[in-house]
Amino acid sequence: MPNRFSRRQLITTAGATVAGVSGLAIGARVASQNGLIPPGYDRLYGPGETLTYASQRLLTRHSLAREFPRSQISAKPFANLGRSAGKEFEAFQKEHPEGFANWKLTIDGLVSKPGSWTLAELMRYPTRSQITQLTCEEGWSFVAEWIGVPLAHMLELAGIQPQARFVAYASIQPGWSDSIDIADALHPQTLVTYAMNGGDLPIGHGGPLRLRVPRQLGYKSVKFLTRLTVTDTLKDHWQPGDYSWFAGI
Ligand SMILES: Nc1nc2c(c(=O)[nH]1)N[C@H]1C(S)=C(S)[C@@H](COP(=O)(O)O)O[C@H]1N2
Ligand SMILES: [Mo]
Repeated sequence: MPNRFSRRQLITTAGATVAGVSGLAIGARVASQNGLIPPGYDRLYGPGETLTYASQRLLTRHSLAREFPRSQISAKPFANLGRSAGKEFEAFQKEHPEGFANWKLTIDGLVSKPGSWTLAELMRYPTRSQITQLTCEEGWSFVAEWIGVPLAHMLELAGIQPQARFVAYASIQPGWSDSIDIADALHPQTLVTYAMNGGDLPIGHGGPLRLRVPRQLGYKSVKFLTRLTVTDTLKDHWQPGDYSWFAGI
């Protein structure tokens, strides 16, 4: 027998595949009616990704990323500097010989009080510290204590408007911008961090300022943060690349 599958088995398999696909399509419709569609669904996502996003959102809307005891903090956290900020930092240093004193975080978009905050100003707000794991999509991870102001606090201060659906964020590195939905933006563990393991946030780990999104993979925790833009669409803020937009863990 040349084939391992009989004709009948082939037909059954094909039928199951079709049923599976239309099941996904129905799931996507249900998700759409419940506000669980990831951005750009029509163009960028298929039913499979929509279901991943929708089921994660239903399960994790209120869940916390695991926090670890102090004894679990990694002794030698890996600073992934491979594609990091060399020339952008040199440019910043030329423009700002006085250093990070003039580093500013700008908040704009769908907010009633857009503005810019220096590091010293950010440090006066309520601080949250948490010990969580940063997991790279390449398979390595480390546990560190992250210290900063909750993103929710900054969005409140800036007067986030009710039609907000996403927060897009940018760094001094042109390729390193990203976005999260409001569920993650207002999540209590999402922090604008300026310190790590009790000291300043090292440049290798994104100092002086980094967005820490512990419920998603490491690449969503963008280093050298400069801008947050509140928006109701990602049309101008996100393009499909190597990484998927939603990276919930
Ligand atoms: N600005 C910027 N942010 C970034 C990156 C980067 O190269 N530039 N790398 C991302 C990736 S892929 C990972 S896994 C983590 C690594 O964080 P670490 O350097 O603190 O280990 O940062 C993320 N944020
Ligand atoms: Mo990564």
